[in-house]
Amino acid sequence: NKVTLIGAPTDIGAGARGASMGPEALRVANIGPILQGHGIEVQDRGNLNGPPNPWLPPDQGYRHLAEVVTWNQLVHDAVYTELSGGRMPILLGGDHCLGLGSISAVARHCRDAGKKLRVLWLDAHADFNTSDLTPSGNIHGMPVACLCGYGPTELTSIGGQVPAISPKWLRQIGIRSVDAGEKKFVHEVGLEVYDMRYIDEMGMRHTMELALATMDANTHLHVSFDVDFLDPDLAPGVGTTIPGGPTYREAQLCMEMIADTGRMGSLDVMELNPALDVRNKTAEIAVDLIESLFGKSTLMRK
Ligand code: DIR
Ligand code: MN
Ligand code: MN
Ligand code: MN
Repeated sequence: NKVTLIGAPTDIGAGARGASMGPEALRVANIGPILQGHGIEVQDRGNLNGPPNPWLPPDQGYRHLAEVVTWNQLVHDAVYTELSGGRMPILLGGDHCLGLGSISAVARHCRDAGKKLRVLWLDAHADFNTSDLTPSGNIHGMPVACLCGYGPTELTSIGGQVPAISPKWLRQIGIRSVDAGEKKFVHEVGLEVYDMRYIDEMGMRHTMELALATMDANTHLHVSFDVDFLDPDLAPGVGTTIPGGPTYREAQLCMEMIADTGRMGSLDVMELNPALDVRNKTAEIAVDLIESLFGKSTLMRK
C-alpha cells in the first residue's frame, strides 16, 4: 500500500478565496504521519505550482477558464504519473474544479490497465453545471459535467478522450444543493444521486450498499471527497456550507463501508478552506475520516 500526497494549492474555480490553503492545513492536521501509522508508505510530493488567482468576474459563463485549464493539466499529469508508478494518489485540494484533472487521469490509467472505473462523489453539490446553467460561473460547480463531456473542449479533453467517463460509472452521495437548470440536466443524463432525502429515509448503510454494489476485483474505485459533504456544524471550514449534511457517525459509516470494499485506488480531498475554519477542526475531521477510508476501525475485523 503506497500512497502519494499531491498538494494543489488553489481556489481558482471557487466562489470564495482560501481553499488554496487546504493542502497545508491537511498536513498540519498530520495526514501523512497518521496514514503512516496505519502501515502505509506515504510520500509527500509537495505542492504543484500553478497560476495565481486573478479574482475576475465570469467571462462567457466561466471564471478563470485559462487558469483552471492550466491547474487541471498539472493535476492530471501528477496524478497520472503516480498511478503509472503503481501508487495511490491523494490529491490535497484546492477547490473541486481540480476533480477534472484528477479523475481524467484516473480514467486514463484505467484504460491503460484494462480496469473498470467507479467514481464516488461525496458532496453537498452535484457539480453538474455548464456555462449555460451556472448561476455563478465558478468552475468548481462544473467538474462532473466536464468529465461526462459537457463543457469547453479545453476542459473536457484533458485526459485525451472525450468524454473521460460515462455518467453510469458515477455515484453521488450527500447531495442537497442543486441549481435550477442543473437539476433538469442531472435528471436528463440520469445521474445516480443519493441525495440527503434518500439518506434520511433509507439510512447511510443501505445507501452505501447500493452505491458500492456491482464492483468486482477488477474495479478501480475513485473517491472524490468535497469536505462540504459534511454537515457544517461538523465542518465549517468550506466556502459553500449547506445545512443538513451527514453527521459524524453517518460520515464514518460511509468511509468504513468504502474501506471494506478494498477497491479504493485514488482519492481527492477538496474544498477545505482554512480561512473559514475554526482552529483547523475541519481539517482534523477530514483526516479522521480519511483514516477510516484507509481501514481504521474500533475493533479487529474479519
Ligand atoms: C453552485 C455551487 N452549484 C455553483 N457549487 C459548488 O456555483 O455552481 N460549491 N460546487 O461547492
Ligand atoms: Mn493501478
Ligand atoms: Mn464539489
Ligand atoms: Mn460542494
